[in-house]
Amino acid sequence: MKSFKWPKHSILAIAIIATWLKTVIVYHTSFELDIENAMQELILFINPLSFILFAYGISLFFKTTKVRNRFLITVSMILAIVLYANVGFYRFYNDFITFAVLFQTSNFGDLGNSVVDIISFTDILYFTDVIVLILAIKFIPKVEGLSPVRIELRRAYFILSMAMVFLNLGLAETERPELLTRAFDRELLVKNIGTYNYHLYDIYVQSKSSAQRALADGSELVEVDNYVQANQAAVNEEMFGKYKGRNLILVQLESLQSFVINNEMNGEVVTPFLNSLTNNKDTYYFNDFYHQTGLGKTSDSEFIVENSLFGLGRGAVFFTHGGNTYNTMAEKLGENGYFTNVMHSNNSSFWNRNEIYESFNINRFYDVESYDVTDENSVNWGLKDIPFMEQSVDLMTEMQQPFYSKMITLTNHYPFTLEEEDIMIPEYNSNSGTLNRYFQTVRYLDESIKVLFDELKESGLYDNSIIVMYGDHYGISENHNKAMAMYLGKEEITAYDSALLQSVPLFIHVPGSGDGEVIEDASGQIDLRPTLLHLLGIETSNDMQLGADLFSKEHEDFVIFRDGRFVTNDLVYAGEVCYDRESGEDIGIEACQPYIDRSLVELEYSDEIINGDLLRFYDEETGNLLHDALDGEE
Ligand code: GP9
Ligand code: MN
Repeated sequence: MKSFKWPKHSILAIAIIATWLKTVIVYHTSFELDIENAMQELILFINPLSFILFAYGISLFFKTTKVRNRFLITVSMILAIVLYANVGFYRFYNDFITFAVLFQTSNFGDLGNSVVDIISFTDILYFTDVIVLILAIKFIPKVEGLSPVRIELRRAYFILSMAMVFLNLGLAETERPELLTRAFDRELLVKNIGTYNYHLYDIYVQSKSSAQRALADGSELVEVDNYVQANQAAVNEEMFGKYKGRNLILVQLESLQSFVINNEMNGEVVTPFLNSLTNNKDTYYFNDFYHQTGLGKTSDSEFIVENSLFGLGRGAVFFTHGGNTYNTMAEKLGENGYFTNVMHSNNSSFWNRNEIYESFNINRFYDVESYDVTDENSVNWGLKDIPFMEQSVDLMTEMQQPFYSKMITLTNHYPFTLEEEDIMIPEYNSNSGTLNRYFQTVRYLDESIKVLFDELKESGLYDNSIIVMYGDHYGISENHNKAMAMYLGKEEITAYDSALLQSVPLFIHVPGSGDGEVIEDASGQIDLRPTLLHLLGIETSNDMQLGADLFSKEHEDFVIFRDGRFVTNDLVYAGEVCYDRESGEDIGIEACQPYIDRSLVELEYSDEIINGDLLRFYDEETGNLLHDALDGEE
């Protein structure tokens, strides 16, 4: 019998294939990743390779077979431990490990004795690849002439691994645009770039922010504090505490922009219910209100409203600074006897909500697990808004009052698809399917708000609540400018138009108040925290916040966007041009300059607070800087 001749680099090939296959099997057996199509399946299948090829490939640089093999065993062992640690963590938390969590031992508090319950003897299978590799090294005869590895071979090998990385990232980008810059969800990251790359990425993000945090000593706060104090808008005594003790129901309306309000699409009314609120005796309607979000989209909008600070210019603050100290609207309400909660039918780890809500001191998160979600009552991203409203009000009836519930809707989300039975108006007829369908999902969202109001009335909660509703961010991006121009009857959408299109509606509905009015001053999401706390009779004069009470006589019509654009009642600054708001004409930069300067300062202060985690040096009760901070000062 002619003996089988093992190819030269069999050991390396076996190591790669064993770890690759094991990882793919673990993906499928140990995590609940929901895979929606063949493309996602393919990405999941190839993503371990892009990292493994690199890691094992380093062995090619070692001179002797012995050292090479030792290196391979060590790497496979480390990778197996990393993967297994994630499996264990996932069994308990239904989530992947983050670098930050590893160093926050308090997170493992619950884990304690349960480690024994989590692991089992059969878990040895997670190390199958290491065992296979060791056996291969032991039993496969040594091949002569392997050392040192030819330089051309090494080159070819690393070109191949680079190609794998690009293939992986390219496919991931088509499946999930802006995956890395937006960095929203650990599950999405793992699904797209794989566990191992995910950890590298996480380490990079976390170490960058911890370095900034470590360098901060709080002395930076002195200047920020002076600015905040000097720019405070005095409370309006008539409005302060006017609706004290009411429940606060905040509804963050997914992707809802102002251009659909009181507007028609081919003769169809798009938002009949919201339109009726724009001139309702119990509703303050703000028709020149803007979102101020960046890449963090929904999560930025939550962040801005809770903290009255901006999100970050890069990435999503929910993800990068989930462990910071904050002084949120929820925390203040909690201190004033409110039961605070968020209602949103999605995985709790999406946007890292589960982590940051703890930092926000939110009492409870009603995530997808709290809802009855079936194939029939879901579409697109999950539970449809109408059943979401119905089930949420059911949950509210069980809550201790007063409560603060933040509801986050989902159906009016890109790609704006609906079930046939939920379509109430026809599609629009532009060249953009996205815009065409948008009107239909907005119409559905509007209907769900009507349902919310009806349900609240029926449950008896309505009269003792305030219902605040606002759009979280734009729904129609600039990629659809041509279609938007057609809809708005304009020749083209300019930078000036785009800025004004960032307007989202804001309604503050106070049942039975008879106080309704339309407020036309320019304002933004950053103003909501002080406004709402003041209406409920809660002071904010010591708070590190950049927004101003919308009812204050000193509220200024000046809305800063995260990217440095701004809007006032008279000016629009966009694309580095200063426009007269009324005429849309370029009026020269001088008119805008003072505002440009101020917007840079405010954005910078906000970033400093977040990057340095400065609120840990601040006593929110007294408004004093804590000792550490003062040590740095003379
Ligand atoms: C997901 C939802 C959508 O839970 O809030 O986030 P978005 O993509 O709009 O930022
Ligand atoms: Mn959103």
